[in-house]
Amino acid sequence: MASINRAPGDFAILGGPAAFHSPIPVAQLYFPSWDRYRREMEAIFEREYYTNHGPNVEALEQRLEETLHVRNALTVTNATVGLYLVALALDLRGPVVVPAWTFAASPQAMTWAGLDVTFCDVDPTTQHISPNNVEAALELAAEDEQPVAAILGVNLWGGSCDPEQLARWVEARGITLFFDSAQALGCTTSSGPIGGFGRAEVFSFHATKIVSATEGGCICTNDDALAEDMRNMRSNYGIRSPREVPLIINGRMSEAQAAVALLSLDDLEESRERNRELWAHYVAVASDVPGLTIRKPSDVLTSNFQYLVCEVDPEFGLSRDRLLAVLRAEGVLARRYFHPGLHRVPPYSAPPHRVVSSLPNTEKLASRVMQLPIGALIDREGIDILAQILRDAHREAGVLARKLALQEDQGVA
Ligand code: T4K
Repeated sequence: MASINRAPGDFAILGGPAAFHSPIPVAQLYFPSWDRYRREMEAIFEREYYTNHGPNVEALEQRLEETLHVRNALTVTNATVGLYLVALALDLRGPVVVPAWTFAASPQAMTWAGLDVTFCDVDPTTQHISPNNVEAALELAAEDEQPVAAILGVNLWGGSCDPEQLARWVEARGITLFFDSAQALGCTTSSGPIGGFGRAEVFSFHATKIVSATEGGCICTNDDALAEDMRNMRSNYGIRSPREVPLIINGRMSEAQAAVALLSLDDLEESRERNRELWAHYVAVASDVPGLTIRKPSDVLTSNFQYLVCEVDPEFGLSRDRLLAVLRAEGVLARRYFHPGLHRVPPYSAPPHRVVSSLPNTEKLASRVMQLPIGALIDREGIDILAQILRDAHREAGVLARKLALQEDQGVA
């Protein structure tokens, strides 16, 4: 249990008892009731059909098309494979501009598709790209005489880029636009649900996401010909009309994955509402902690609130990384997505990948942003305890910083 107004020695990192006995991760971790789960697995068992575009996968694709108002939804093994398939099917010739502020899978999928990546910065407040950020990458490509082929917009934290503004901007320049919307299922912008923008959008159904297939993902597109190419590339199963494609991979989703995703979709509204309430509770009890800013999902009318994103600035008194260590010792498995910026990580820190001259916003975000638990494994009471830890850590920041520096010098922390 939390002690009120901890003294420095009460913090778990300095020898006190942990506030949470079971560590709380940053993840949605959707688990349907055992009865519902068992019924779905029994049905698969009785059908004796595990994979290769079975009835669950068919039903899931149809549900996604209806829910997201998109002509084609193609389920895939995971979002990384989905992004790879889109990049290959678009037949791009030239570098792809990717924000450096994203999960490693975004550029990795481009690399698997044989494409060079040029990293650009993001807006410091929304944490998303805008034409301003992309412009610098285009100038760099012009210097190299290698025109940019595409822009991969990344929608983070249950928020979004402005997809229509980007679409207008790329149209005038003959550049392809597609989206990594791995974190954006169930979000809506003023122009409609995320899923139908650009040439294609890719969602993740990883266990940490609001709609979970345990592992999984889906590609959405309103371009029927592109969809058919990708169905052919995904596998020999689930093809509607055979086509000649550059390469085939096993990117299928299994029946068990689709069964969990269907249950998770049934509960999407409830999960979203729970996240929204938890998010509002964080704002109510923690937004007055000096030096800690809780970020709202940007540019969406409806968010899935699947991440609780905050920034720790110098006023807090402890660096973000020391605060993370304090929290982890208390059993709060807070994360620092994304650290460091991808432009600093091999193979992206060297040619042929390029980086616009400087990425000040990505650098700043990479040193300040922290995710706190939200989703099935935390409740309001847990958030109250966590807010108290944050308040105590801020109050005792001077002493904590000195003691942690000592531990770091001794190689303990
Ligand atoms: N693009 C973007 C913008 C993305 O954010 C992602 C994935 C992708 C593309 C690629 O999507 P996929 O190919 O994965 O479909 C996690 C997720 O694995 C990853 O899906 C997600 N983004 C990324 C932001 O976070 P990790 O390696 O940091 O998560 P992991 O597995 O350590 O889990 C987080 C916490 O949850 C840990 O404390 C452990 C806990 N956990 C996790 C799982 C899976 C559990 O307690 N139980 C579990 O079953 O990447």
